[in-house]
Amino acid sequence: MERPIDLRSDTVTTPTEAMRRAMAAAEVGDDVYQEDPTVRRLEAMAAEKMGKEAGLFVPSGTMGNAVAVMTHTRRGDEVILEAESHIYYYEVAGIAVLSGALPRTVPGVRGAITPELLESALRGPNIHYPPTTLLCMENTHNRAGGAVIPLETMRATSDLAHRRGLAVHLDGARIFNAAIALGVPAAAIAATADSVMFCLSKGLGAPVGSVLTGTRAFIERARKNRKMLGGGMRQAGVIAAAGIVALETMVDRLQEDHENARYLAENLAEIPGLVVDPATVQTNMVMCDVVKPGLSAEELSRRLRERQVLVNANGPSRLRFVTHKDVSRADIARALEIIKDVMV
Ligand code: TLP
Repeated sequence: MERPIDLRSDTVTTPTEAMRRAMAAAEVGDDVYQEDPTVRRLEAMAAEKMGKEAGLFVPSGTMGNAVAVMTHTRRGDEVILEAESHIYYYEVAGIAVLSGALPRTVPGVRGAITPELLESALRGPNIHYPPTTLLCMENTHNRAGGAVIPLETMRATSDLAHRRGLAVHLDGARIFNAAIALGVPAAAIAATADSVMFCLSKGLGAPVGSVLTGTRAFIERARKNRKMLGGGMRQAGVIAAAGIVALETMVDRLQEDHENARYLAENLAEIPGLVVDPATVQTNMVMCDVVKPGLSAEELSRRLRERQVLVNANGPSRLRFVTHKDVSRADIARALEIIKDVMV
């Protein structure tokens, strides 16, 4: 049977040979005692790339965000987030359950909370209101189709948040995609936030893991919260080793995923019954609306799966395609032929 062309997410990427070799050879220790040299190396590397003092290796992006919100807030605090942000939309209400925080959502402009939008959400002190202590940003923005938040917007919004006494956390799951699209170092984006979480296990191809970065004092408190959530890992150097290879070898090639996404978008736009605006494709995601009468995104996804093309529905009539290192330009060309065929 033919290998499926998996465009569901960049989370499906498999480790490279170099990662597997590094994992096999990794020097390890008990990381709860902070004695795993490979984890420590990864955390230092990650902190350095984000321009932060310290890093904390976590098993997933979800845990990294949960630990960050928990560390920045107290129970009953209000957190401002974009209405379709991953933390609000896809993290199983962890913000409410684990941090006891009140999420206040702001519909953004292609994923961005502008200073004007933040201003209108900030309520000021009043006996009836909860303390608002945290703003969360997301770059690239997943549900906005891998949209890149402009650096100027991030700076202006973050400055306003700081002036009003809020801390700023960045869900930078795909911060390197954003950095490449903006043509700036990831640290320039990270500089707009007090803490930044980024993922090793998406476009960078590592099998497991994310890193939360911030000041030394913040990371010390975050380490305790990670332990509380059960994220204190032992000989985690075995997986951290793949993360180091990911940071060393897999960042620059993300450009290729962006080019493939653009190629996919331009060609999907030519298929009757599908609507795509290639101009909105900035990184490795393509949002595609299914406008053929009687055909839902779910049903199209099912038909494509029968033909070995895997793609997720992202709404009743919307499909999300994600490009990554395990789909080549030739795979995408083949997927396009199959999609054309299925749409007839
Ligand atoms: N996103 C996944 C799904 O959860 C939707 C995907 O396929 O895109 N922040 C952002 C912006 C993310 O896109 C994701 C994963 C996470 C956090 C969570 O990371 P993990 O999956 O490692 O918990």
